[in-house]
Amino acid sequence: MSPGAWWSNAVFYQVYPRSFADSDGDGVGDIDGVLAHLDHLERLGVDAIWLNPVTVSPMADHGYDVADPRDIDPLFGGMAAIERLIPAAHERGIKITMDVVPNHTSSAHPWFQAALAAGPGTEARERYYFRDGRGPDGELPPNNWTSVFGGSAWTRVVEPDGNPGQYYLHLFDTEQPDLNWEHPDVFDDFEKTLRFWLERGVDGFRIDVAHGMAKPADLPDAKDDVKVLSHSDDDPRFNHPSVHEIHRGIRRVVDDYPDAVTIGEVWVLDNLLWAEYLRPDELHLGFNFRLTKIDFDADQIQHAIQNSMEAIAIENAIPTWTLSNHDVGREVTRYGGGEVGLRRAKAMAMVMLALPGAVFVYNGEELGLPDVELPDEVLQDPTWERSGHTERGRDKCRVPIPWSGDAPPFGFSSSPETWLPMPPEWATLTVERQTADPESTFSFFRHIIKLRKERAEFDGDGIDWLDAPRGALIFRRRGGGAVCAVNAGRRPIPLPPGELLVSSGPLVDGELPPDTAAWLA
Ligand code: TEU
Repeated sequence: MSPGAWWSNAVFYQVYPRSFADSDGDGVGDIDGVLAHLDHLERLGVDAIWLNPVTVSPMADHGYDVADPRDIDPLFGGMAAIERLIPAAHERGIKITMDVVPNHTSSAHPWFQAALAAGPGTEARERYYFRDGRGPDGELPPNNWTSVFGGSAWTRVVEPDGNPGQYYLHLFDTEQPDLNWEHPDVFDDFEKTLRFWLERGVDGFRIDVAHGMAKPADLPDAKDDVKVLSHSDDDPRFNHPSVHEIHRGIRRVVDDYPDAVTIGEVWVLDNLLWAEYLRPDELHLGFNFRLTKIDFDADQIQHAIQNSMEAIAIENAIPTWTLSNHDVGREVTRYGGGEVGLRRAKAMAMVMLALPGAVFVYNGEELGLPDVELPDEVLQDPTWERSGHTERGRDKCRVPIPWSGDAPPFGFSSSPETWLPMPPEWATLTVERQTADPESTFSFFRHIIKLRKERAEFDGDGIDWLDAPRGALIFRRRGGGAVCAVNAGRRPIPLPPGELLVSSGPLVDGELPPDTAAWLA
């Protein structure tokens, strides 16, 4: 537990760089776009940015396929751009955390290219998972593992002699070969990457697939019913116990920079297994994704929160809360879309921001953006192709942010050809309009973030559940005493006693209507 650390009650804002703001008119967002809009983030009141990958990449998975982890891709503005962003953000009191991708590299990474060229049985292949195929001519992959994006997790290579040869493992896209963390170069190089960015003033890292990396030695088959974009705790592709030694190694490096934070993407459901990642010598924070998986339903919300609190208690860690990200559909749509979806999303934002711990807001959440139904021909997520067009993938929640004006591209770019098309009906949702309107979703977010930060009622690290009418939830912050009530039922409920600080929508005859939350002191 680190109650004094800056990140222990921070509001992180996730910038998906492709979609945030485009400074150079190529239709893709970039780092100078972030720089140009730091005022928006300062107004919103966030403590830190989590920047999705901006390092050198062929962009097969939009940056999660890293070809050089210690340089910035020209698409995002190169090294000079991040060297402008870091001090500018710091001047405004905003920390910068970067995404790092230790589980795999890009197939364009020099190590992988060298491995292909060197051929079977060579030292160069040891940095990845190269295996011979099964069957008489090795025409079957080494095991039945599937890629998270669909299809086999193995791709067969053409050997230097021109013949089909070994297979390599990729838990994600073909262009994302898994690294073999048993090879000492892999950790050494990762350490270099961590120090490289920490020396340049970065305040911490979001660690991609933090429960991946280690694989069981014999690579045993998985169960047959593995679904695209999800996996269970007993899936041999993830959460192998030797991953913890890797996290201890990472922590030893990061501990040389006392204010730096690590946030692991840990898709592990079992609390005991999940908590192992939060041991004092492993990660500082671990994402808990339960709130992204549930309906707007009192029992489910309470269960998700209670479960997260119990999970962090095991290692006396700090909780994290998130309603959506670049992988998971936006909550406005998940909660039913339209006005109802937005009302519920605002109510859930109040639930999340009333809780102790670190909160992650995904860019566009503060504007109440919904998912976008995109036509087939514009889809880019590898999941669409790899699933044989059965899973549309994650593009729906990655559409660029509307900044200003009345028509696409809404100030996101000077080019009308944005990398994903923007819906014309977002004219009412632009940052410009919402900043000027005290009743907007943005003004609401700004207000609740400010209250959370300024009011002593939000101090303390526990919560107590209070009696609530059916369909509603009420909890109180242990310590500060702030009370949060949320009505997920069908009828208005009386407000609990206390001074009303804010509600996510108007009260009705002094009562809290359905799909609405309130904070009381
Ligand atoms: O996601 C890892 C991951 O496991 C997810 O694909 C997850 O299974 C799914 O989204 C659940 O809905 C990370 C990144 O967040 C994602 O964007 C990358 O595509 C992936 O790693 C590969 O680097």
